[in-house]
This record gives sequence, C-alpha cells and structure tokens, in this order.
Amino acid sequence: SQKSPLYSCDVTKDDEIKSVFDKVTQDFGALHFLVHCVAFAKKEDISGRTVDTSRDGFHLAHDVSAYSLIAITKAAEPLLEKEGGSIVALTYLGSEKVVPNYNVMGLAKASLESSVRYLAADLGKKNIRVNGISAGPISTLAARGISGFTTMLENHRNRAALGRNVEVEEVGNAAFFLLSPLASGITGEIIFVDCGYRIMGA
Ligand code: 0WE
Repeated sequence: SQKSPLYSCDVTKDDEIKSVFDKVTQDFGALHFLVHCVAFAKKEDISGRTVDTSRDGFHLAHDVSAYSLIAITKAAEPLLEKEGGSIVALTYLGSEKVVPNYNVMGLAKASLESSVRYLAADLGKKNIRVNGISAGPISTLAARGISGFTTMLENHRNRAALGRNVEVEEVGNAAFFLLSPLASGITGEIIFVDCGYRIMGA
C-alpha cells in the first residue's frame, strides 16, 4: 500500500541503491531507521574449507554482505540526518569464532561488524546511531538450504544458557529497541540475541 511501499534493490548495483533512496525521498522526505539484513555467499564457499575460497567468491560475499552496509548508509545519510536516525545490521557469531562451513561469510560478517563501529564514529555527530544484532541460528527459508542446519539448531539449543533456540520475534524486539529512543545512548555495539550461547565455555 501507499503507507508501506516495497522497493526492490540489488545492493551490488549503485544505481539501484540510488533509485531506492530517491523514491524514499519522494514518498516520505525523511527516514528514522534502516535495517540491513542481506547476505550472500556462493554455496561452494559456505561448505568445505575456507582455504579453498576463490577470489571471486570472497569478493561476492563481501560485496553483498559487508560493502552494502556502507553503500546504503551513505545513500540514506541525507534522509537520516534530518531528524536523527538509527541503523541496525544483522550479524552472526561466525564473525569472531570458527563455525564449521560458515567460512567466507564469517570473514564478511567480521568486516560488517567493524563497519558498524567505523560508521557509528562517522555518523554520531549527525545523531545517527549504528548497531549490530548477532542472532543465534534461526530456521529461515535460506537457512534450510544449508546442510547440517538441523544439527546446528539442536547443538545451539543444548548449549545455550536459556536451553532453547532464538525466535524470530526476539530478534525483531531487539531491533525495535535499538531503533527506538530507548537505545539513544547506544552506538557502535553488537548485541547478542542468542539465548546465552556465546557466554558458555563448553
Ligand atoms: O548468515 C547466515 C547465512 C546467510 C547466507 C545463506 C545462504 C544460503 C543460500 C549466505 N549465503 C547463502 N548462499 C546460498 O546459496 N546465517 C547466519 C545462517 C547460517 O548460515 C550458515 C550457518 C548459519 C548459522 C552456513 C554454515 C554454517 C552455519
């Protein structure tokens, strides 16, 4: 509908990013928040050995999953600075710990998380906050295509302090918090919504 329009955007294309934010400018004139939840690596690069990652596969994963945050942040900056804004990016523990098969996506998420900090420093004086949410594994459509994902969910549940897996709504709630004025003093942070998985030593 007019109130919640959808605009498609291939984040590897600068002209498509520009076109989306031109349309948002026309339709709304200002923007208060932006959620980055896009990632991609070739199937052969999220299985087997990281040492076998091709230059091309490394580039694609980093372009779609990490550079895109910088590109959309830059495009949205004029809209976000009008009334202050908040940006949230979704990330995963594989950025800092070795998770079997996550491979080049872990490298890309490390870059994304570092980008969250550098962008937060750039945009803080414009009252634009930038944070990340590191969610535990969730059985989404994309995740079901990953071999061994069901076993991962089971391991996660067994190790997590809360003894269960993360629900989509819990990630949404954390995003809502970070995007809202309740989080007005928080920027450059990665918040874990993982049912206490990462804190466990074994
Ligand atoms: O970031 C992710 C996965 C994102 C993703 C998913 C796909 C599936 C289809 C990136 N690229 C692709 N490429 C495709 O062709 N997660 C946090 C979910 C995830 O993916 C894994 C995980 C977890 C957790 C892959 C291996 C091991 C663990």
